[in-house]
This record gives sequence, C-alpha cells and structure tokens, in this order.
Amino acid sequence: MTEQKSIFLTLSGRTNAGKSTLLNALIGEKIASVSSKPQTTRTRITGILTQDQIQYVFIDTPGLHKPKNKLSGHMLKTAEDSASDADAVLYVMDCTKQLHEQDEAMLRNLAQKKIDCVIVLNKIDLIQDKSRMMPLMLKLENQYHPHAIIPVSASQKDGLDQILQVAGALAQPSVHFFPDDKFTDQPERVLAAEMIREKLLRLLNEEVPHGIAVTIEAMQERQDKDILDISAVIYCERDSHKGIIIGKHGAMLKKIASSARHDLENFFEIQVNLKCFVKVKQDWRNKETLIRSFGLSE
Ligand SMILES: Nc1nc2c(ncn2[C@@H]2O[C@H](COP(=O)(O)OP(=O)(O)OP(=O)(O)O)[C@@H](O)[C@H]2O)c(=O)[nH]1
Ligand SMILES: [Mg+2]
Repeated sequence: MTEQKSIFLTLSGRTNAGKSTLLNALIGEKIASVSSKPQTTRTRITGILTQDQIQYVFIDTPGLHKPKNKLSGHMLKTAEDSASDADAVLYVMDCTKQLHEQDEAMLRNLAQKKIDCVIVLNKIDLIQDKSRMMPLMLKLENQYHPHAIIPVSASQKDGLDQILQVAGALAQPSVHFFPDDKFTDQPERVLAAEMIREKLLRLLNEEVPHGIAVTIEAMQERQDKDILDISAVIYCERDSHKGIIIGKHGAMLKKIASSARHDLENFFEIQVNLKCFVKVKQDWRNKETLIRSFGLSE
C-alpha cells in the first residue's frame, strides 16, 4: 500500500480576491458563500479533497480588511490565526488589483515565520494580455520569495491542477484526518444558513446584508414524505432593514427564499420546504454574546 500523506492549506488574502470561489472549485462542491460584496466569509470553512494517497485540507478564511466592529475584529483574528497554523498558505490575490499594504504585511509576515507560501494570482480570465502580470510576478518573487506563484482563474477552474501538484509535493506522510469521501466538516445547519445568507448578500444592497446573520432553528426530514423542512431566522440590525428584507408585500423575502431553496434542494438532493422569519437585533455585530450565539467567534 502506498503511504498516506496529508497537508493543511490556509486560503488567505484580501476580501474579494476569490478565496471561497477557489475553495469550492478545488473540492468540486459549493460549501462556501461567494459574492461580489466584500467580507462575505465570516468564519473558518474547511474543505477536503482526497486524491489517491494525498488528503488536502483547505481552510477558507475571512478576507483581510480594515476592522469596523467587534465582528470584523473576530474575522481578522480567525484569518491571521489560520495562516499561522497551516502547513502552507495559498495566498490568493486578484491579479487585476495593485499590491495592497495588507498583502505586503501578510506576505512579509509569512516569509518571516518561514511558512511555505504559494501565491495564487486569481482572475486571470479578466486579463487579455497575460504579459501585463509580469511586473507584479517579478516583484512578488523578488520581495517575498514564495514557494511558487500560480496564475489561475477560480471561476473558470483554470490552473487548479497546478495548485494541487505544487501543494501535493509539500504534503507530508501522515494518516488522513478525515474519511476519504468527506468534503467538509461544516455541519449541515451551518451550510444551509450560509446558502441563505449568500442570497441575501447577492440580492440586497450595500449596507443591509453586512448586518445580517442567519440561524437555522429547525431542520428535519419528514417521516412520511421525501421533504426536508427548514426553518430559518434572518437577523438584521434595524427595523428599516427588516422592511427592506421583507420587501413590498413580502416580495423580496419570497425571492430570497425561493433562490435559497433552489440551492438547498440541489445540495441536499431532496425537496425542501423553507420558512424564513426576519427579526431585529440592534447592533449585534458589536455584542459579544450575540456574535457567539450566531457561531461567529471561536
Ligand atoms: N472574473 C473572475 N471573477 C472571480 C474569480 N474568482 C472569484 N471571482 C469573483 O470575485 C468575487 C469575490 O469572490 P469570493 O470567492 O467571494 O471572494 P473571497 O476572497 O472569498 O471574499 P471574502 O470572503 O470577502 O474574503 C465574486 O463576485 C466572484 O464571483 C475569477 O477567477 N474570475
Ligand atoms: Mg470568502
């Protein structure tokens, strides 16, 4: 029997770089929410891929950003701790953006701590003339000496094999930490809540979705029929936000629930009956007990 190997890789990088898109693409399942809004990911999300003897454990983390409240403070700490704990870091950058001071600080820190760092230059599908990336690649190479720099397009699933090849070569002999057919350690309720929150992020405008938390109050398959009943509560920060989420004659909430139901049915492969309720918890992002009760601090 060939020797088992494993590697823990943290996906790190600025908000919106495409870390969660990359995680989903690498494991071939949609477990992490993706949106064009900044600060989509709030917690550490584990995705697992086992190929022959190698088990890759990818840890998606909240994107680097300037903290504005207690919640974003927790998010940043999760991001920083996860990078230090990993065997190697996949540092994801949007190749259409300039190198930011947050990139520089993180890359410097990884180099100082001698953590293997693979820089993933994402969104290459947006660049016609690939030679335009050369100056950035040279600068990264000369200043931070990463283990490798890999240009990819996470959304087009382009360049993923190269990531697996490079990461696989760093894997060390070890037993597999998860069963070989498992692709995440996220509980089903958390996955369901995230699918609903993703729709809120996508369908609502700027300020409202950032103040939203979703919890699943009940999730049960009926005994007599193939139907999964899910009851979710959407928490927001203000009465005015509640009105926006519900919409005129409930139209927005209906749209959100129907779009989320579609994803839930695809994921759980069963008919879903989804009920969503909207409640207000003022300024919850600055209240430790509420942040904890929503599962957003470690
Ligand atoms: N064109 C293009 N867009 C991409 C690519 N990868 C991700 N995106 C888009 O970039 C946006 C951000 O993607 P996410 O995966 O949510 O980014 P993230 O780094 O996880 O963001 P945070 O969770 O906020 O840290 C979304 O609109 C994605 O569809 C890519 O390869 N090409
Ligand atoms: Mg994310």
